[in-house]
Amino acid sequence: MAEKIVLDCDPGHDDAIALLLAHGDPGIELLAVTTVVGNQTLAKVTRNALSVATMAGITGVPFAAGADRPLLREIEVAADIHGESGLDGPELPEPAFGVVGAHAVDLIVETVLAHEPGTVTLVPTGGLTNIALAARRAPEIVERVKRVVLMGGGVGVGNRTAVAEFNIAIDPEAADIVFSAGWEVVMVGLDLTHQAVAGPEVREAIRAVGTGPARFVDELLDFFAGTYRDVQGFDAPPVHDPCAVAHVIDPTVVRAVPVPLVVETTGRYTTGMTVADLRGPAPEGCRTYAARELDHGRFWDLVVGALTRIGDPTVAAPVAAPVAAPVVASEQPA
Ligand code: PIR
Ligand code: CA
Repeated sequence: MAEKIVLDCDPGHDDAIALLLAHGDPGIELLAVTTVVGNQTLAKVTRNALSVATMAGITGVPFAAGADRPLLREIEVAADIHGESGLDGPELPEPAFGVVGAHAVDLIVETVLAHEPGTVTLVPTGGLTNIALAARRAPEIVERVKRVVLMGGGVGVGNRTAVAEFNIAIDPEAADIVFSAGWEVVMVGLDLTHQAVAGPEVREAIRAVGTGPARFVDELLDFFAGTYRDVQGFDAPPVHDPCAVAHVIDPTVVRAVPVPLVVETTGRYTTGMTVADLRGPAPEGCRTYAARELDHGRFWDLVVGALTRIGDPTVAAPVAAPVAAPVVASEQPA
């Protein structure tokens, strides 16, 4: 049985690849896609999500836009890594459809409540603002969700600061709510995703698929490799977000262990850090997990397999009258 997921994302080069993996892998049933401010403004990441979906022929899945700012803090985007559009590099097709009318938080809640308890997994790959708001708006979803498998945080490694990862650092209060809510949380953090590098053989395997979506991913990785080289000094880019989807598909590809985890919100040097208690075995009933080990070969086989299955979809022409509203209500000042 395919795992039912809601993907909450901020595309974002690696978010786009996570979306393609979720769409193309038979182990996933994609119920909804929601967007949140993060790598770029809400308006930009929402347009990017719709554009990627159009390019890949993802139809029949509702898309909704969510929070346009963190709970308490100012907006911080990652233009240095993802560019001004949030998805610089490939040419982005005009979206063929729009978002549904509902707010992302409502779509998340409705989707969880519309399915049997314990069957829907939330997969956040951006800041945790929407997920925290959903847990506050409808606390009954906390017991009902199967688990939350998120890309964010890390054990002993940061990228926004020495110890804080971007998705946690941009909204640490939201992350605190999500990590402490009581549902099962699997943290797929930087110590895991830094193993998911797209080196020359991976790039070649993706190019060999030979389809439009595979070329699109190749162009995404060209840009991402460039900024990761210039800004972070990486030889090849780590492709974070699909690792969370891969854990849902096959937990032996992205292996996690139970570890008590909390989020620092008031540190002098450590705000946004995910604090892992590695002393001894996790206590009985521990509901937080950290992903530690990646099977690199089988991970990229999943991505290449998904692209192969997606093939060359007939790309829909943009609909004349948007189904619902235009992409997003307003652009936020950065
Ligand atoms: C990646 C991201 C943000 C900043 C940098 N430097 C690199 C985005 C990715 O989309 C991923 O979800 C997460 N945030 C990794 O920190
Ligand atoms: Ca992301």
